[in-house]
Amino acid sequence: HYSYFPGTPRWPSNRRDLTYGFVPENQLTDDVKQVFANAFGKWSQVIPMTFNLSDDYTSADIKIGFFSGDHGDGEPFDGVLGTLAHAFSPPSGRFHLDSAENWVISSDITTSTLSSAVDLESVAVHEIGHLLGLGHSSVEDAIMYPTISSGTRKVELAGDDVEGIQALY
Ligand code: TQI
Ligand code: ZN
Ligand code: ZN
Repeated sequence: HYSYFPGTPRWPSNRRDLTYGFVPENQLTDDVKQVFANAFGKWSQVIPMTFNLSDDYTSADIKIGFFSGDHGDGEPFDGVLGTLAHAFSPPSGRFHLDSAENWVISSDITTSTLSSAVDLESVAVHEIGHLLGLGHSSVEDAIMYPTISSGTRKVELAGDDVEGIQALY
């Protein structure tokens, strides 16, 4: 079953059209940006919210960046595997990914020979759930389940994820 953060934080009802931006220093390629667009799309399909890319990082509601080690928020990244990414509860909008991971995009994960390969879209869909206010789920098929087997791609919302987010928005 789905869960929420303590106090059930959520984006306010007058904030249904959110923007997201990427840390300019990361200089992400279009295919990486597309992974995030796809991940936001999974959630916007089931709730009355939209997520649009802003080219102004400082004013974006959701700020996405890749960082390594200590990056100033008291939650340092730890190198390959371990913590992959973290996102803060609403209305923070901070979404950080560990640049030390062997991130893999699209369907490459199933052909990757790296045992440490991590599917970017799977992690992005999960972290956006946190950004929107979902905690972890006890349902193994759910995007918000707290673990994922290595070499796995899981990008489709389960019924449990949909119920949880629709009850929030
Ligand atoms: N990052 C953890 C996560 O996002 C951070 C975390 C731990 C957390 N406990 C929390 C966040 C409680 C909110 C509430 O869950 S992670 C997965 C999964 C991680 C793990 O790097 O361990 C995914 C990030 F589910 F695959 F294990 C994304 Cl998809
Ligand atoms: Zn961080
Ligand atoms: Zn999580």
